[in-house]
Amino acid sequence: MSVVMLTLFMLGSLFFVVQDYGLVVGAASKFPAQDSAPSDRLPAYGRVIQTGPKAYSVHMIGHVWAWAPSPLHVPQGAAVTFYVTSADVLHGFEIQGTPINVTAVPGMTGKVTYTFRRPGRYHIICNEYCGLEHQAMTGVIIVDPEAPS
Ligand SMILES: [Cu+2]
Repeated sequence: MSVVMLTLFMLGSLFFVVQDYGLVVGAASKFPAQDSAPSDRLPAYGRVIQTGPKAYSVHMIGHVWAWAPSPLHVPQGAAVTFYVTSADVLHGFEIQGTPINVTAVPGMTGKVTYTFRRPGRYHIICNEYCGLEHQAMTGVIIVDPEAPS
């Protein structure tokens, strides 16, 4: 009897894991098709998305020990919204020369918007100790100069 109960418990637990993480079992899937519009469920990590005339967004993910995407390009004068999360442990998303400082928490998404008024290279660092190679956890944002009009 207890073996049956244990088996049922394990199957039930597996069901909730599958539900929570959206794992695909068989043909059933609650994920949208790959060519559908981006959603919060499936953030477009790895690219800068234009969301308005001078507005952009990018999903940043920290993991031991790098920021992705990097390097990334944005135009001068653009308001860039960063959605920041972590794949593993706590990291600190800081862009030097700006007031941006967001803790990257696994399973949560922080949001911050900043307008890059000056062109140049902005360095991303991790300001939350995250392990052996913490000091090497860097990235680069390149703000491309506005074309003269
Ligand atoms: Cu770190």
